Formats: sequence, C-alpha cells, structure tokens
Amino acid sequence: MNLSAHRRALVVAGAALVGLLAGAVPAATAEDAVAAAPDIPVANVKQHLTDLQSIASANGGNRAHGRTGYRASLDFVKAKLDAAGYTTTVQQFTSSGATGYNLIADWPGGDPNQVVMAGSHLDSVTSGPGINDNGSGSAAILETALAVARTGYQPAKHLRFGWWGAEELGLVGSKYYVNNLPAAERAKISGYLNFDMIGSPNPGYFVYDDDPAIEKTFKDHFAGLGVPTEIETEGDGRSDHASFKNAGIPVGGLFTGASRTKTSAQVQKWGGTATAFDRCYHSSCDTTANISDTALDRNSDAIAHAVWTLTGTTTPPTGTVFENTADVSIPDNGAAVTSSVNVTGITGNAPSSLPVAVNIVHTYIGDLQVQLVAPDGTAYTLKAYGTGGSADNINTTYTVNASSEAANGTWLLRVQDNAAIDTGYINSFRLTFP
Ligand code: DTR
Ligand code: CA
Ligand code: ZN
Ligand code: ZN
Repeated sequence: MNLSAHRRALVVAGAALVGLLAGAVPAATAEDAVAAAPDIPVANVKQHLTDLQSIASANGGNRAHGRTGYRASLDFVKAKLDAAGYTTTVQQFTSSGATGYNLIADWPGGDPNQVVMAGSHLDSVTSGPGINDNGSGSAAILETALAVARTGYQPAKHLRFGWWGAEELGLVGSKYYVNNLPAAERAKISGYLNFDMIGSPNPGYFVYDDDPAIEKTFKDHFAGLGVPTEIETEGDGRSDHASFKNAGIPVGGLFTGASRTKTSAQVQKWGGTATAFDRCYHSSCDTTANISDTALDRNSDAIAHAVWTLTGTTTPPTGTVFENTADVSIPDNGAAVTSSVNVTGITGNAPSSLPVAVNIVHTYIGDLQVQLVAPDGTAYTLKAYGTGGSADNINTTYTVNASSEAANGTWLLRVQDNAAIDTGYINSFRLTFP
C-alpha cells in the first residue's frame, strides 16, 4: 500500500484493534433483521413525471417505441443512474422495423447468484405522453434506485433494475431481454417485480397473484398501512412480468387499474368513483394531470419496501456445501498460503457456475491475489493482485466455470499478499455443489 509511514502506523494499529474485536462480533446471519426501506419522496417521483412529460412535449407528444421521445426518455433515466453509481447497459433490438432499447441498471455488490429485479416499461403509446402508462412505474423504480444509492444500501442479494422498450407492441423489449439471457443467468433471478400503471387517477390497489412470497410482501405492507388490496385478475400476460413468468422466474407486482370500471364495492373500499380506474388509458390525456398522488406515493413506498425486504437476506444455498472456517494467517508481502476443502461423494465434474464463497479479513485488499485451485492443480484467479485498492476485507461469492474439473478431491483457496504493510487472514472458504 502507499500511505505515508505515519498514517500507515495509525492504520495498522487501528486494524489490529479491529482484528481483536472482530472475533467478538457474531457474523451476520439470514435471521438478522432486514434493514427498513426509506420513505420514497413522492415529490421526487412527480418531478420525474414532469420531466418525462417535457420529453414527450418536445418529441411530437409521445414517448413511443421507434420515436425520438422514447430514446430521450431512456437517456434521461440512464443519466441519473450513471450519476448515482449504477452499472448501466443499453440493450438494442428491432421491432416493427424500428430500433428499440432496454435499459438495465445493476447496483454493484450482493450475491451474484441471487438477483432481484424490478422493472417497468418506459414506452408510451403513440397517442399520448404515457405518464400513468407507464411513466408512473418507470419513475417510481427510478426513485427507488436513487434511494438505494442515496442511503448506501448494501443488499445481501444482487439488485438489478430494468426499463423495457416496446411493451405496448407486445412485451417486445422484456421478451428480448429474457430470451437473450443465458439460462445460467436466468436461473440466478430469484424474483422479478413489475410495475405498470401504479398512479391511476381513480385508483384501485391490486397485487399480482403470482409468486406467493412476493404477493405476501406487498399485501403485508399495505395491510400495515390499513390499505385494502385485491388480487390482480386480468394481469396474466398483460405486462412485462409475463416474459419472466414464462421463463419460470417468480414474479409479482402492483397495478392501480386501466380502462375497467371501478365497482361500487370497490368505491366503498378505496373511494373514488364508479368509473374507469384510468379514463385516459392509451389516450392523449394521459398527462401529469392523470395521476393520483396518493396512489403514486403509496405504491412507490411499497416498491421500496419490497426491494429492501426481498434483497435483505440471502437464501441459504441448496446443494452440498464443503467449507473450511479455520483462520489462516496471510504473511505480509510473503509466500502464498492455502485453505483446503476435501470434496467427496459428488458425481462427475464440477458445475459451470461453481459458487466460491470467500471471506478474507485484510486492511488493503489491493495487496492480494486470490485463486481457486482445483484438485488437478488448475488455478482460477478469483481476484487479481492490484485490484480492490485500499478497501478492507473480501466477503464475496465468486462464480467459476469449473466444468472441466472432476468434483471430488482437494480444492484449495490460495492467497498471496504481494505488498508490504497490510496484513490479514483467511476467515472462511466455501464451495457449494448442486
Ligand atoms: N397492458 C398494460 C396495461 C395493463 C392492462 N391490464 C394490466 C394488468 C396488469 C398490468 C398492466 C396491465 C399496458 O397497456 O401497458
Ligand atoms: Ca413516500
Ligand atoms: Zn399501455
Ligand atoms: Zn403499461
């Protein structure tokens, strides 16, 4: 590391103290309470809707697939996410002779083998600006993503957001995303949450009845607020969650209603009038005036609650676990050391996505090279020397394509400290076989 000698001495002394205390602090477990989601300021969500309205007004009155207003909407959302520290990707596709785009935003960190996604379609119909359909969902998940960054939330699971193109043409963008995701990557998505029309001016509070755990997360949240909900009955196939559900991924979501009429019983339950939930559905009057602030606020907060709840803990790995929790001291700027696990009883080769959970306590991980060594001696570099800088500790699950390696035998975690001053130790090393 490259600190001045004086600061190094302080850092080393501090590290030693932390090292002593570390043993006294129980490791976090799945049973630990999940951090509470922050309130999502509805004023921020409404500002995003105002901006989307301005984009539509400056681009022929809509934000539809293949029109300039759509790409301008995507660029607007992307810029805010890039500034907040997200890793964004624009995925391009063609539909009805026009180029379409999906925006994917990954929040760095979390278990890469357990991904929670939240998504909304960003396109409107050609007849209007699409502020409720679906600026409302797009703006709500944007503000939730910004709240994750603002609060520095570190989810246990990996968190990803998606803004879909060409939903109005038949879920085209989300289908393209799911169909082009390798099967191994699709298998990592533990849940997809969809938000399409969540601010209808005459709102109902509908919860998708797909995955029971996701449904319960939303229903419990609204029950805690004393807001009655109903199961969304017409949703199947009607929005982007269908693309994920058709691939076997657990889905859920929220909806406040479209052109259907609110019944008198529902008026009793939610207020409003026995007219359409959104009389401007797919019309030019779907503007910023076509929003219920209460519904937008409640659903934005419900989204944040679900994101924090569903990403707050990792689900214990299924499969056969081989772990070594013995501490192994890492000599400063010295020889490599190893921690070993002896794998037995597994048939055939290791998987193409072998989870390698590594926990190393160290005060400057940039000093370290970390490798997995298969029983036949083949080394797989998990972390190269010089990466990670002055950060403390490694607590990461790497994924290794070990499909060319026989599973049974002695596997090693090999660690070498290649720079003077900072020191540390291997705390634990775990392999999980399916
Ligand atoms: N198809 C969606 C609107 C829509 C209609 N019914 C549902 C049920 C659940 C979610 C969305 C919808 C659109 O026009 O974008
Ligand atoms: Ca709020
Ligand atoms: Zn629509
Ligand atoms: Zn929609």
